[in-house]
Amino acid sequence: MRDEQTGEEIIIKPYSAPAGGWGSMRGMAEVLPGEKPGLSTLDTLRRQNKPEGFMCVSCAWGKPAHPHVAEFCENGAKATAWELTSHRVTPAFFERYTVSELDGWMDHDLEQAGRLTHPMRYDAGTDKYVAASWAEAFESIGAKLKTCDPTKVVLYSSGRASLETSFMFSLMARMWGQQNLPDSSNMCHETTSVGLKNAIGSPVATIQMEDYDKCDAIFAFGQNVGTNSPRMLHTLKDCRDRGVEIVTFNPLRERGWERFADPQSPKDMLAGGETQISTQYHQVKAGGDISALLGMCKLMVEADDRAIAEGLPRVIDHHFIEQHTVRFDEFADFCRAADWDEIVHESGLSRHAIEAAARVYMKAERVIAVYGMGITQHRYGMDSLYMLVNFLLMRGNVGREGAGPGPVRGHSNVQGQRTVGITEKTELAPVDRLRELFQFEPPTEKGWDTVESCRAIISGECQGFVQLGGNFLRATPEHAMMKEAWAKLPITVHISTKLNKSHLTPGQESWILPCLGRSERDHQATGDQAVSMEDSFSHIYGSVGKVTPAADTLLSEPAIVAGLAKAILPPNPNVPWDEWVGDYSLVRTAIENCYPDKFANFNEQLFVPGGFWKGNPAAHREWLTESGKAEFNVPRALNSSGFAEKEGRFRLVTLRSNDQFNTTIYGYDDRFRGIRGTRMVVMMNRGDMLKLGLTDGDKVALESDAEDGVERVVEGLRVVEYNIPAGSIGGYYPELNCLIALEHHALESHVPAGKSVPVRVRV
Ligand SMILES: Nc1nc2c(c(=O)[nH]1)N[C@H]1C(S)=C(S)[C@@H](COP(=O)(O)OP(=O)(O)OC[C@H]3O[C@@H](n4cnc5c(=O)[nH]c(N)nc54)[C@H](O)[C@@H]3O)O[C@H]1N2
Ligand SMILES: Nc1nc2c(c(=O)[nH]1)N[C@H]1C(S)=C(S)[C@@H](COP(=O)(O)OP(=O)(O)OC[C@H]3O[C@@H](n4cnc5c(=O)[nH]c(N)nc54)[C@H](O)[C@@H]3O)O[C@H]1N2
Ligand SMILES: [Mo]
Repeated sequence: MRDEQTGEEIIIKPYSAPAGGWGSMRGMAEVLPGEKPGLSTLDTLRRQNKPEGFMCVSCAWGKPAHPHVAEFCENGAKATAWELTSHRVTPAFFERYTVSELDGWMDHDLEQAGRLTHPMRYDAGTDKYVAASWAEAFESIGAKLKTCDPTKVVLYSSGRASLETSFMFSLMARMWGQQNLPDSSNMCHETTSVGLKNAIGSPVATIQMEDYDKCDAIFAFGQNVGTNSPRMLHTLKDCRDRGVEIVTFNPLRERGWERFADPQSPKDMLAGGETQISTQYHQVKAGGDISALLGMCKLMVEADDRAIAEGLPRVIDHHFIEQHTVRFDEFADFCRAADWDEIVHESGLSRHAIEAAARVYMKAERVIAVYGMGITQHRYGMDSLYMLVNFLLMRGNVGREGAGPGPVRGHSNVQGQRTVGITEKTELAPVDRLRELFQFEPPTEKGWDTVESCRAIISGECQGFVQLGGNFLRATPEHAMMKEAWAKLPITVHISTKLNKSHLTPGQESWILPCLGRSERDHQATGDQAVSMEDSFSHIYGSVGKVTPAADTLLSEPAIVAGLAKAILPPNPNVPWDEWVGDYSLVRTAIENCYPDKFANFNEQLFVPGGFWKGNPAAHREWLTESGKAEFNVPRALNSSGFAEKEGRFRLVTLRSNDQFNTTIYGYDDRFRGIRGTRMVVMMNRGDMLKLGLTDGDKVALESDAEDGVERVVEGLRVVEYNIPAGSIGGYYPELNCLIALEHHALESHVPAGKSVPVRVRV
């Protein structure tokens, strides 16, 4: 059986090997040769994630102070090879194909065509992109943007651009009088940024890498370590070697949370050794975490009530709760009143399973709670997150060594972008410092986040879209409406390394501005430059690219941002864009001046092994919340999906394969899940298939079952029988983004709720 679109043979066969191991070598071996990498790729891999080296463009997992010989994973290697490909998308390429033709290509084929080399302008007459000079590009974009109302233009960032570039980009926006600065984070961990801030006063993880050396249990929710942060597997293996219990909650049995063979261990590689990662694995239904956590909290409250009655040692950390938290009594009453039948139904877990998990928690002294998109991308994602915090607070597992919430962030600098001003929220911008340092009046009107930007694009209010990396049109929900409206945007500008779908629905005026990748040498007036980023542990590192750039026509991201800034803003002697481009250390000095607490001695500390820590008040129990304490919160729903169950309705979980980085598709092999050759699948429980009369390989369509009545359909999906709870089905993002209603998002954080989308299966 072949996939009609990819032409690849479809092989559905359970994969029995552990994560890592020889499989990861084969995974690299399949993607790397296609990119024809040179020796420079190998040299870059050798320097990857090492002090004074180059920081991987893949995930945001920490870079240890004492790295392994090879401190990269299968997917990090793919990301590097993808950037350092020897293929090029030159003006001659664009002469060969019309934009409409290219728009019919698969995501994989577009990016695999190679690195963009020249600034390109869309010509509607020929329906082609044509080359232009950088001077023409800046002049034309500047002239057009100056005709727009700045408060109606979106300046989007995908979380890869450096701290230096991101700072300049956000400064440009504010000097222009706006802060429509959505970030990929708005589709990702914004639930963390809003929820953790409300609950413990810190929007980020309170733990650092070394806390994993001190914890004695890990609870993991909705994150796919084997694919999305594979280097973390080494940390988990070390934990397991110390006897740490790992309890995982996930609708799917993700291989990384099951078993790992360390590719750096001769014993594992040659003698077939492996480590069992999770000591318990609980297949919650989609959105079931609130109830799974509630069940565990209920057991603890009741055990504690009994301990008090019987004069035994307390189960909860009541000293911590009294001194450091508010609203515990209300939460405890809620737990006492909770009904087991509901908990079991809404979580999809048996009471017995929840009891087993709770026992591990009650026995452990220090617990880390790891989580990802399975928590944040739900309508009631905030309530899931609050439950996770409640769970940790009950035994004082926040703000001490070896314990705390550990969100695993996505893009390599997504957290850092927020730190240096990429935010639509005035209260998160250093308004006074900006005014004082750069002598302008920063805007105070809240800007648009991702969902608000999409609304403005669909309604026609948006007048222009500039994207600093990323693939906004492909990554966002409500794809059909977005695509139609996108074409009407007066101007679209893309700062990109590779061709993607967003480029191929040009606005009335459209530009592609090609930039250097992080692995490439960035030579400026004062010499070769370094850039910096912040990882999931709030550690900040310098990164130095050494490879000869893909083309000598490329500009660096800071240079492009400066070019745009000069084209749209009147000169301001306090913001020397050209000098900054000549010497990025001056940008770091400006960052330090804006954020003196977080970036003290920024330039001096740039290459500290393991990065320097920007600090976190909640990590030492200073709670910057409204109440001045850590806050318990009673959840508003028992399941985070945000819609009722009904006959024929499924909860669709949109997933990443092991062969993709977001909308970048490296290949068609989702090795761990045993799905090869196609991405057009629906993973379905056997019982659900029987009910619908389906067998493996049957073709179905998915239809939106949102209550807004809008028709959204994806056809031509193959059914794959899969170990997933009844009522939940899985499929791949971004192919299924057409099915997500724009208004189906996490309530407060506005993260599109891609982990529980209401759909029907049309046979
Ligand atoms: N190689 C690679 N690395 C990446 C990325 C990539 O695409 N490829 N993307 C990067 C980015 S931007 C991000 S944000 C991260 C994303 O990394 P993850 O946070 O791992 O995100 P997903 O791949 O979307 O997978 C979410 C996991 O949650 C589970 N899940 C779904 N619904 C629920 C639920 O209701 N409850 C629970 N408990 N689990 C659920 C899914 O089965 C899946 O295992 O990875 C980053 N790293
Ligand atoms: N249904 C569903 N939708 C989702 C998700 C989901 O789980 N389910 N996940 C969401 C999440 S967590 C995220 S983070 C978003 C991702 O959304 P984005 O961050 O917007 O998308 P990416 O696919 O990471 O962007 C890929 C493009 O970035 C450009 N690029 C790569 N490297 C560089 C560089 O160094 N510089 C510049 N300037 N450009 C570069 C390339 O042109 C490439 O085509 O998608 C979200 N959408
Ligand atoms: Mo993300």
